[in-house]
Amino acid sequence: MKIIVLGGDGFCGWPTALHLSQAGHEIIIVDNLSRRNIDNELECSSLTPIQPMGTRLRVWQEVTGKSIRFIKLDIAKEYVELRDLLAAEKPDAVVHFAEQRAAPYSMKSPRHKTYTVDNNLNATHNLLCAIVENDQDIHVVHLGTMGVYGYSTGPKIPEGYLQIKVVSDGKEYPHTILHPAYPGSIYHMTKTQDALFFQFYNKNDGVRVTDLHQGVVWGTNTAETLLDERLVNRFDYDGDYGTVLNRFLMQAAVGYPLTVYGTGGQTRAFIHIRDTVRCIELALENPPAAGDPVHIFNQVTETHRVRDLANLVSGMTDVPVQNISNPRNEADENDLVVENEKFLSLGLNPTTLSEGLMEEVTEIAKKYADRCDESVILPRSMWTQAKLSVVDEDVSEADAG
Ligand code: NAD
Ligand code: USQ
Repeated sequence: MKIIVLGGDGFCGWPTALHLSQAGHEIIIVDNLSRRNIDNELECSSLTPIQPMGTRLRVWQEVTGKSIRFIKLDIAKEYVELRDLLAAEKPDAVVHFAEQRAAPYSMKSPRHKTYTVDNNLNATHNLLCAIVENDQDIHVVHLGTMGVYGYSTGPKIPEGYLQIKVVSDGKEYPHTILHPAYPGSIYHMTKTQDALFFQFYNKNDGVRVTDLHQGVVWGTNTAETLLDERLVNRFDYDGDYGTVLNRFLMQAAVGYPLTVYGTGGQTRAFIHIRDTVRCIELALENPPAAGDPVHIFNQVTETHRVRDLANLVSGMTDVPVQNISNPRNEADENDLVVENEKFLSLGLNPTTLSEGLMEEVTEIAKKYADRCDESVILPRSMWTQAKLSVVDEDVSEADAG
């Protein structure tokens, strides 16, 4: 297939582009490098020394003989260029990673909220609108999030759709609806809006879409990024972009007490980056047929409670756990049971936590521990103004300690 990877310079996009290229697909990466600019804004950088795109692609060609093209484009702002690119290249599929993906960053200030909404909604809408304007049949594979469902303790979360019965005037009406949206941040809210764009363009124009509701991704490298150190993947660890398990692994590697927010009773869904790239390949190989509704998969392999992860990492490394006031508005405790039969039935063989964990701790976090700036570890974005003062106190206590 010819596949355009939107957001192919990012944490999930880069290893996916390499994996698909290695599998023999023709790959074009489109990215506006906004994530690298956000690192400049936040005055932090990936724990791993990621190379500029030109170096990345040159090394990939040297190591594998395969070439990947790169086009710098802001898909949220440059509609005409995106439309013309799709018309000229005629891809079979587009994998869409190109959104602002950090919940804390999206809650930082009014500017960050409006940026996240503008960027994410326009990115997704421009893609769909351009496919329809060009009258093309392109399979869109989008990275959504488990956060669209919320994380309430309740029935098992289905893969996208809910079978319901509405009782009206004594009669029962069966319906299949998108699972009700219950986002917990502005970022997560943009993903719930994406789902409506997909539903509309699928119903109105027959656009074929697979929406992958992914859990928290952990790990860093894949078989392809390990081929040369200059292909290394990004490893975010700061309070805005670092995700929980990778943060705990990095914190343990540098001896920084593990930052559990609140009680740590939050249960979340997880997936290793190696399974992310495999899931996307499986989604591309199994596209919706013409006329199918949007395919929705839960892209998760396991669920864990935050404090259990912290205790696991602490037990392995003797680095203590610190409970700090939660900067977010979220339930202190929740259970989470998620259906993930679709990927398992397509042949996904999940990487479990215990298998991959040691490798990540030892090979990545410790190797690059000297690049860690401890001043960016504590959370710097609060969900409400009221939280700001409480967390400020914790931060000064932690700094003093
Ligand atoms: P990332 O920030 O590392 O990568 C996103 C990439 O998209 C960046 O390279 C950025 O420069 C690019 N981009 C953003 N806006 C763009 C625009 N307007 N035009 C062109 N390029 C643009 O994020 P990631 O962790 O790789 O996540 C990729 C996708 O997967 C996101 O949509 C995210 O919501 C989803 N996801 C990520 C995780 C996770 O744990 N990382 C979990 C679930 C879902
Ligand atoms: N948490 C801590 N300590 C930390 C960091 C986080 O206790 O140092 C807690 C948070 O409060 C939250 C949980 O860990 O309860 C997960 O936080 P996270 O930052 O790892 O993940 P989240 O903000 O949900 O976002 C990440 C990605 C996002 C993706 C989402 C999938 O950044 O792009 O959509 O995971 S999911 O969580 O399943 O919705």
